[in-house]
Amino acid sequence: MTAPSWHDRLLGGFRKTSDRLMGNLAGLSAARLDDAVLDDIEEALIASDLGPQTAGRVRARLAEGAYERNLEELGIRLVVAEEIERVLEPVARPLVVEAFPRPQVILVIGVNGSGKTTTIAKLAKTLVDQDYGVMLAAGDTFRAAAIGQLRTWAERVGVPIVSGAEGGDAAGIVFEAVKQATATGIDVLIVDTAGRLQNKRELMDELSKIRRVLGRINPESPHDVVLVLDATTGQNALNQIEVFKEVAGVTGLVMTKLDGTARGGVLVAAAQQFGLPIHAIGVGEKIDDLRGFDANEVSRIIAGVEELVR
Ligand SMILES: Nc1nc2c(ncn2[C@@H]2O[C@H](COP(=O)(O)OP(=O)(O)O)[C@@H](O)[C@H]2O)c(=O)[nH]1
Ligand SMILES: [Mg+2]
Repeated sequence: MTAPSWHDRLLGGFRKTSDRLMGNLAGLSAARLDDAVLDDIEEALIASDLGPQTAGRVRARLAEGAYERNLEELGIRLVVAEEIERVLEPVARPLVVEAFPRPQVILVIGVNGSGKTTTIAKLAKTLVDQDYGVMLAAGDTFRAAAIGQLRTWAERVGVPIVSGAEGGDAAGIVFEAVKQATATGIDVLIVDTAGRLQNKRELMDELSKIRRVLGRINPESPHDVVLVLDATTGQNALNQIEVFKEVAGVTGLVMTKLDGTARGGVLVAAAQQFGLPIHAIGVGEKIDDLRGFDANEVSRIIAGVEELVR
């Protein structure tokens, strides 16, 4: 049995979103695009996590064209895809290594289990493949297992790691890592962090301490604050963006687990609401399962265009 292609996995990750849409769009034709049907479509879009604004725009466009153009199901889906792409296109922006002086410091934040450590490993691999010198810092000192997990990944990818003892001071480790990275000419330092969202105060203290330490070494640092979101949490992702923006500042997003029973449609709502760059998406647990975010492809998948033209 061959593993499913990542494109097929991506179809899976947006399935809940697109199924919902397709159920409501199935068999529609222009002749039946009356107010009631338009209401159904708008509702389906909202229920699919796309957010009210996008849903409203799709509705408006369909309403405007309904009696002039002879829209078939595929045509409707193409309109939906176009409107989604308009939202996603501006935020589809990869992480760029451009910091001078080096290293570029990427702080990776997010709730426990969202996929931070795995994403760091994947990102490190991607950057190493582009010939960048990468170092990891084990800033999640809360659990020994978390430190061990990052060490294992560092070994596998073949990059140096700075870590300390369980319960150690994360900011101290980060300070040490920047020192070593600077001394050894590292291009990118990726910092893992703990994600204890249940204790917002502590989380805020820890992240701001890390930020202070970094900022004292270089005011531009951290250059990137990447929030990792688990696609299976659906609408909750929006709350997480709010909270982490407040406690740590966020410069970009990575959404993981878009290979499972995900509710990937929330990416559209997130893009609409926050306009934060989406740097990449995770489509599996393996080291090569990080992909650039392709707005056109994802829009067509969500709108179910892919299924119809296959
Ligand atoms: N299916 C799938 N699983 C993932 C993905 N990214 C991470 N995981 C899994 O999610 C779990 C938590 O990941 P981890 O990186 O430890 O999360 P952290 O607590 O935020 O550091 C692990 O079992 C990972 O293998 C992904 O893109 N797809
Ligand atoms: Mg972790």
